[in-house]
Amino acid sequence: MCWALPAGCGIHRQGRDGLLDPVVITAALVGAETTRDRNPNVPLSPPEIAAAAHDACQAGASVIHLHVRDAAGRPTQSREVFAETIALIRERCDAVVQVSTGGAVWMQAAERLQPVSLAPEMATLTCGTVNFGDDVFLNPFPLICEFAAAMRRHGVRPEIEVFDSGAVATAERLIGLGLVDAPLHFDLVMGVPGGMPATPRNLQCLVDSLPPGSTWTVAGIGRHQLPLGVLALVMGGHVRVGFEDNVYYARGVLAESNAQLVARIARIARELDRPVATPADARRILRLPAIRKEPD
Ligand code: KMH
Ligand code: ZN
Repeated sequence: MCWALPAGCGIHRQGRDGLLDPVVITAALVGAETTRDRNPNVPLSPPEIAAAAHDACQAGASVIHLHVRDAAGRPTQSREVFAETIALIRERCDAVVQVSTGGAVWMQAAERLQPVSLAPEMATLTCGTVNFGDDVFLNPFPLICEFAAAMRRHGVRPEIEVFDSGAVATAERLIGLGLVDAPLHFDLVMGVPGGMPATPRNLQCLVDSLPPGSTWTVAGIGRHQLPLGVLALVMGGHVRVGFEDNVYYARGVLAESNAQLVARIARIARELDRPVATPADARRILRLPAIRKEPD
C-alpha cells in the first residue's frame, strides 16, 4: 500500500495518481571532510569505498554519492581514482553512481570537474556560494554554468545541491538558459554551519519553493540526519544518509558503518508504508536512462 496525499496540502506529490513513490535512499559514504579521527569506520581507499557501497546497497541504498581519497586519505577529484572506484562499485552493485563536483572547499573549478568526463549517470551541481563552517564553498554563477554545460556535454544528470534557499532561483535561471533540463532533482542539504538551518519549517519552505514536477532528497547534517530523513519519508521526498553528513548512530554512539545508517532509514520507511526504491526504481524516479552507460 502507498499513501495518497490530500489535494492542496502543500506537500509535494510524487509518482502517478498522487501516490508516493518508493523512497530513493542515497548513501554518502565518505565526503571530503570526514576523518578517521571522527569515526574509524569511514571507508577511504577505492576497495573500501566499493565494499561500503555494496553493503549500503544491500541495506537499501539505490544511489551512491561518491567522493574519493588519495593514497594518504586526503580528498581528491582525480579522474583516475574516480574511474578505479566506480569500476569496483560496478563489480559489486547496480546502484546509480553520483559523483561529487563539490570536492573540498580549497579545490579549484577544473580540479572539481574532473570526474564528469567519466560520464557517470549523475553528478552534483551546487547552485550557490555558501559559508561552510569557517570556510567558504565557492560557487559563483559562471562556475555553475560551466559545470552545467560540462554535464550536458557528457550526458550527466545533475542533482542540484541546495545549501541555502537562493540556490533554487539559481537553478531556475539555469533552466531558463537551457543549461539544465526541467524537471530537476534537488538535494536539500540542511544544517551546514553557514547554510540553511535544519528545521522542519525550513524544509517545508524549501520544498514549497521548488519548481513544479521536481523531485527532492534531504541531507540533514549531524544529528539532523535522522529527523529530517523521517520528515522526508512522510512528505514524499527522498533521503540521504551516510558518513559524509553524520558519523553517529545515536547521541554519543558512533555508527558502525554506512550500511547501518541506510538500514535504519529503510526500516523506518517500510514501517511508514513507503517502499524502498531498487536501483531500477531510482532510475525511473530520477529520470535517468533505464540502462546505464559504462564510463568512458
Ligand atoms: N565537500 C563540500 C565542500 C558535493 O558533493 O557536491 C561540498 C560537497 C558537495 O560535498
Ligand atoms: Zn558531497
